[in-house]
Amino acid sequence: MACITKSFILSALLLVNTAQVGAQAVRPETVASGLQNPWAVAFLPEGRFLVTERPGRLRVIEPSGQLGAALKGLPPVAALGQGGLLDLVLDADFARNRTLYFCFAEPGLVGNSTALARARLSINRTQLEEVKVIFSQKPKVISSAHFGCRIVESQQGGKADGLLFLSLGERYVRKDDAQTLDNHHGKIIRIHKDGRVPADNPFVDRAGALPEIWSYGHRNVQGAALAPDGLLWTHEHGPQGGDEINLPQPGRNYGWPVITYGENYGGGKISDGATAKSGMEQPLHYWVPSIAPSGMAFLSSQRYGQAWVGNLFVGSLKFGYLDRIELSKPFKGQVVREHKLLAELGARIRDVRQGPDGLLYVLTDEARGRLIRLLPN
Ligand SMILES: [Ca+2]
Repeated sequence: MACITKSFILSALLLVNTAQVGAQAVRPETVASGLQNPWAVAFLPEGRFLVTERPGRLRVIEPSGQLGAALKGLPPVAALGQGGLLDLVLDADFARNRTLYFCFAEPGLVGNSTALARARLSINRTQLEEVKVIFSQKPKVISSAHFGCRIVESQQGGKADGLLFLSLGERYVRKDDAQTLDNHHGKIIRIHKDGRVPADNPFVDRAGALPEIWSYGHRNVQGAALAPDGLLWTHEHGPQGGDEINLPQPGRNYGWPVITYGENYGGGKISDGATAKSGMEQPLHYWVPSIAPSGMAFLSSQRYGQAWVGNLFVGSLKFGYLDRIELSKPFKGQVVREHKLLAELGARIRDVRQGPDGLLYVLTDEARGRLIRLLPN
């Protein structure tokens, strides 16, 4: 925890306007356009892409940039407000099993919640087969906000270990739920790929706690990735100010809504205005004002030079740039400096990933959104 505390202090010092404008460090190249509010991109073999669109479509993009028709076989999706078809990841063994995982706003008889499904992509790439919902957030509530919904396949010793992390928002209308363990609001969960609960989850033996829970006290996590050391990193939207980066550890409480560096929309304290309390984790880093973060990727490739290897990339919806976050080297999980990329696009950056070619790709969350490849300059 010592390094986290130090880094936290450092990040607080760097808070105001530290993001530097990168002098065209990369050249954006549009791969595909005309995507409706794209949310997540995955990389298929042979240079194809698979992209989710929030209104409830999953589409293949050819290497030429041509958009395929919407795939058949998706379950019903509650496309309202921030909800719809959201994140997508391919199984680590996709080349052999054609399996993928996606999360979405799942409609109920009343209200909705975030759900996670597993499916197989048909050989001809026109439909999903053997679709199975392996997790549904409880309870469903009437809300069109804060679905969270990032999926990460976890690893042990550098290899996929058959477990999935899923981030779950507190649905905005139920923020106090983030502090109690009898619900899935404001939680990170960890499950097997068939939905079973791992025997070593932190709350499996606690009466009244839902066993899928990995960590709690989160607000709305729309970015998650494994760091080079294999640990889970996430970021989350704060209220007005106080967006955070966290390293969710099993059983830990990340504080929302009891502690926060933000305030209510329009001003005013949240809870008693505290930023720290015992038994609650401090963020590794926080942003005031909020950047509204979405998407998260650690760069492992050398395509942009040695200085960028191990950097963290986060999209900003609010200010429309890609945040390149320099971390300490050798990797200790400390934020050193931030740099703004792609500000010239003026577009909401929803997702960022490293492709199999080692290049970074982003999605712009717009009515006519784009998939953009970043070429080194
Ligand atoms: Ca927090």
